[in-house]
Amino acid sequence: MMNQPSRRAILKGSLAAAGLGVLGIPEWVLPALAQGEAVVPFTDIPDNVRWDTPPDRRLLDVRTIDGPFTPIDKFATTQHYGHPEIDIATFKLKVSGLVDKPLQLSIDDLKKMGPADLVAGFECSGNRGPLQGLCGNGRWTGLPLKKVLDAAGVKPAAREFVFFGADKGEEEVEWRTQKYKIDVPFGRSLNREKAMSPDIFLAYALNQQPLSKHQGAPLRLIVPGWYGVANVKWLSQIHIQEDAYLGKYQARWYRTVRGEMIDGEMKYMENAVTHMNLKSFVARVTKSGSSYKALGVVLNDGTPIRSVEVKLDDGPWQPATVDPATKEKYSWKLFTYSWTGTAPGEHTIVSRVTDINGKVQPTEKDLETKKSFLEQNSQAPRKFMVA
Ligand SMILES: Nc1nc2c(c(=O)[nH]1)N[C@H]1C(S)=C(S)[C@@H](COP(=O)(O)O)O[C@H]1N2
Ligand SMILES: [Mo]
Repeated sequence: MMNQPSRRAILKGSLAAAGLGVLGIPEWVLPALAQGEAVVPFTDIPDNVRWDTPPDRRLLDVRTIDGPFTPIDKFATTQHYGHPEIDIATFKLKVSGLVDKPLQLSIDDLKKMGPADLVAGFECSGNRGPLQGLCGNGRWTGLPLKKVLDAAGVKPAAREFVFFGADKGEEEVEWRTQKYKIDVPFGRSLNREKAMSPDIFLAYALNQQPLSKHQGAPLRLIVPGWYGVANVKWLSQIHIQEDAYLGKYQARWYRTVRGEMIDGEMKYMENAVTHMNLKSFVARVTKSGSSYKALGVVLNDGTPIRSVEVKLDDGPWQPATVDPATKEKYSWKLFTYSWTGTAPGEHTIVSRVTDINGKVQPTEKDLETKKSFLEQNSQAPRKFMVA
């Protein structure tokens, strides 16, 4: 099911030696469980899930979450053009365009300007139920982007900050009736206000380990509170310009089509994928005797949370408890909800989160006018089976 090595394999080995393997508990549940605790199976997980698609894609099995931080070898990963080859020894980050002083900085140069830490929840905008496997939570080490921008001296005319990865691919670019085949880099942009804000981060390590190739070694951008696509991996160049950047992954692929009622009229519009929308989901249900516990995840743009609630079948919404180890601004928040006594059979469990501004996680029905699948942050009912 998963082929992550190490801890799981070791635990499996030792527990099998102790005779627990015969209980028929799937191996992935073992690390996170207390003694006597067993996972209650979800009945909504397709049989053909590809958790790993070597060499460069992986989903997080959210049922295995066992702490605030996602281990580097379990962190979900994906990208569009595969992994580029980079010689880390000679690598230089280039800063060009509307600056007083263009820069070329090695990782050592950047390390001397840091280090700082940033805890940030991570979610690809394509993440959705029932698996919700394109997410994670990391402690990133690096430095604020602003330090680099200040060292370069941003000119007053600068409006658009373009972040290029070292990866590129051939694309057919269409303009009216013309088509051109050209090599384009992966690129994303931020406006001046966002790029210069103190939270935007350049990371060279994740959870105290140097970034792996998967995570964009040797350097990536982290825009905390924004969907995955903003977090440019293999960051090789920051180009600062006046005009809007309209690259494929900026202006075309990462947009959401939705209808909005404005003055009583439905207007269909497209928005760029930017900050993470308020979301929660149940990741796992476990059982110990007649006691049940649900563990879940909250992801959003860093706006503080007022409450998380859980509902079983047709019961009332009940308050869940947020793990204090996940209270940092941009961290994902883990929550638990416990109850006792559930009749045998299939049951439904769903969570909803409310932020301090009173914004409530939408229902699937609330998102009916959203036509494209990105930014699916609706309440996500899950089905589990009690034997
Ligand atoms: N250079 C580069 N950066 C990229 C991408 C890419 O294709 N190329 N994909 C983006 C998308 S869509 C996501 S969801 C995240 C995935 O980051 P991860 O592999 O660390 O999870 O990287 C983003 N950064
Ligand atoms: Mo993504």
